[in-house]
Amino acid sequence: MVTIRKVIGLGIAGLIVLALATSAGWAYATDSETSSTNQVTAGTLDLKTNDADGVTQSLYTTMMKPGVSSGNVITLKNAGSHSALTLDISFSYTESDNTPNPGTNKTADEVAAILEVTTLDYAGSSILSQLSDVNTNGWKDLYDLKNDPFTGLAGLGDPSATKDFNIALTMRTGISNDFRGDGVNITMTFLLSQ
Ligand SMILES: [Ca+2]
Ligand SMILES: [Ca+2]
Ligand SMILES: [Ca+2]
Repeated sequence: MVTIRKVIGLGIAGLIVLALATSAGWAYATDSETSSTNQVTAGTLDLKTNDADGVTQSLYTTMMKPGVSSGNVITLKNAGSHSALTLDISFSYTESDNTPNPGTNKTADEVAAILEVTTLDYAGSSILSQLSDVNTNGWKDLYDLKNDPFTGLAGLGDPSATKDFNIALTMRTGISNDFRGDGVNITMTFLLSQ
């Protein structure tokens, strides 16, 4: 049996996470004892019927360092004319390094694995427990998000309905100096279906 789903909305949110600038050292980075969150910019993604090309929105650009979080709240809006029953959320990333890039050039997968997912809320509830530790490193990270996408979440209901998606990534502490200058450009894709 083949199940055919009608895609009624597609939204793409991009964010850039860069590793520590090359001019600063880990000593500076690890001086802060408590994690702080970088700038948070709220955005609304309008997911429209038959918007095959998707809606693209850049959320924020931030410099990461060990122990520091970057968070963002994305408001998902059903801007179409149909109710949307399910929502799929998937992640991808590409390498996006600083120049110069000291030490070893870490791959995008290696960088993704040190970006721990510390907050993952949808419609007011955490969905972090639904994410598998795909690379079995002991924590939930961006690599896991890419390889274990969310499917079939409760959709947005009636047109004009909104729900918030809240994500925070925290760079792991105790990582190699080789990660300086390495980064990734992350794309989040939101797919509404009936
Ligand atoms: Ca790299
Ligand atoms: Ca993991
Ligand atoms: Ca490096």
